[in-house]
Amino acid sequence: MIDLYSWATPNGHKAHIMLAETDLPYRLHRIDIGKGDQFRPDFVAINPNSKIPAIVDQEGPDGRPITVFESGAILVYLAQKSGKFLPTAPRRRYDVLQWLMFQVASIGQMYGQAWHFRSVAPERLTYAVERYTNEVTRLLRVMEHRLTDSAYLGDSEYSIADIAAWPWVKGSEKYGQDMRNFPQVTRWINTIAARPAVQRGLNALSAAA
Ligand SMILES: N[C@@H](CCC(=O)N[C@@H](CS)C(=O)NCC(=O)O)C(=O)O
Repeated sequence: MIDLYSWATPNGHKAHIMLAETDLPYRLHRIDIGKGDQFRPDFVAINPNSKIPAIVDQEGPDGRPITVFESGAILVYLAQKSGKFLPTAPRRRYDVLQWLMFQVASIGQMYGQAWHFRSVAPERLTYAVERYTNEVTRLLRVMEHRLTDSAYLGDSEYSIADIAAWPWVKGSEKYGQDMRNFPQVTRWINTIAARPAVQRGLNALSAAA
């Protein structure tokens, strides 16, 4: 059994969607980051960085409990455990892993900062708003180019690279983007949204209420 510690945010949805897609049995523990649950000592013992998502798999690879934090590491762990969404052929595997790292290192950071400076910052800092909004536009151009040649981001088939990127990219309008400029990204967003497990994953926290 896997214990998932999470909340309804793009990073949390990566884990919800992966667990829905793989049908691995899990228990959901709410970490309300608005109320500061991420700083509770019992959660910090699981993720010293105080961020969701995190998992504890009671049956780790050696049969003993294992803790994994960082959404990218969680996706790789669950892919290996389930044998799904991470190809074993080396060339395809590294394609998926590089696009997974592109999400974790670039999409998460730039979308996160764009959201902060557009919607949360107590004063409007034009330089910061423009910098991060322009970075999101640049990343969408990179994805548009990739998705012109490939059905999915990491591989010709759906993979953990898509599961990582989709929860952020699906809401790009909220980050000041005109999606008419990105028809391939829009095609990809809609294809993934149509997967029943993706919708189950998005609703995981409300369904567990
Ligand atoms: N690099 C981390 C980022 C996780 C992250 O930023 N989680 C946010 C929610 S989307 C969080 O827990 N924020 C709480 C806080 O910053 O106090 C990952 O990919 O797992």
